Amino acid sequence: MVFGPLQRSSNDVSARIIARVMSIPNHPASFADIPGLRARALNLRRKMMAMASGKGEGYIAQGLGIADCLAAIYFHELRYDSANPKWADRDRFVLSTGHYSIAIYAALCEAGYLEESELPTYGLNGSRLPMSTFDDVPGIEVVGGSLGHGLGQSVGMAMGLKLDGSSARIFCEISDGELDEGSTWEAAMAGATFNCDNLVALIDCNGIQADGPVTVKIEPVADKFVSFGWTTEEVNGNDMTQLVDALARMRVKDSKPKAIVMRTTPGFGVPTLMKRERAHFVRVDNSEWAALIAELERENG
Ligand SMILES: Cc1ncc(C[n+]2csc(CCOP(=O)(O)OP(=O)(O)O)c2C)c(N)n1
Ligand SMILES: [Mg+2]
Repeated sequence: MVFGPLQRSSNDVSARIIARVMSIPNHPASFADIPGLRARALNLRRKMMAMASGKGEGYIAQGLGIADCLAAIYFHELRYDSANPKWADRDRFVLSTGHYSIAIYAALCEAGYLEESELPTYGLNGSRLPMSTFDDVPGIEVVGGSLGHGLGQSVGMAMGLKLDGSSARIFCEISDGELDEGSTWEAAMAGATFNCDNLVALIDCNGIQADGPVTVKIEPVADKFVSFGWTTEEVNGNDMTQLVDALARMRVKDSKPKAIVMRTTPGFGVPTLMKRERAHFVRVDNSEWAALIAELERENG
């Protein structure tokens, strides 16, 4: 980070304190830099394509689908300090859907938690960055491979932070597949019972569940959360303005937990991947990657 004139007096304690404060993103932001956030989302997609490239198959489509949400969260809404991942007053981003890991690794790298040089190890034996999240990576709050636990964990964190008198908030991503889990609805009831207005669920309704459409009748998702006592909005999860506007309305303290139902498109940003069937664990020949990366740049660059 560049601190300009402050750097000249690096031994000066007050300068160092100011520099430290400056390294903490001033979130939630009051001004929405939509073009800047879209550029962040493109960077996340670039990083994900680079991570998945040459691996034959992987969870790339979900990552591309949720990139706009993660850009809005990490570069507009979330309060954190990447130099101090365990900062007690940080907002928590909980990625419940562990196989979306490619997306959070990209975001953590863009936010300064991870070095770019580590990203190519994604999914390789012995890597710190497996295809489903472990919590030994700085910035990852929970282990996410077993689906359906993130919302309950987030309710617990939200209650704990309230008891501690902290103003920190929890943002919990869950998938539409996780709406099939009874534990998710137990958490929804608990969150409302315990007035967790410091919790925002980000529900990624990408329409797929493994290699087919969502099978159990989960709609209408937004109405269900409303009936469970949550302040709820539904947005196009690939529309930055809609995401940022909804997040702004979720800052209200009204004793109710919050939910944003995001309709996303798997593979968003790369038309060939958006059209591909069986998008859950997408098969991509090694010979295809260069063309797909070129497509991402052509469509968004
Ligand atoms: C508790 C649990 N049950 C089953 C699985 C196996 N599983 C892995 S991914 C997946 C699909 C879940 O759908 P969704 O989370 O919407 O994922 P998407 O297909 O959109 O990536 C399932 C059932 C699991 N990881 N955890
Ligand atoms: Mg899904």
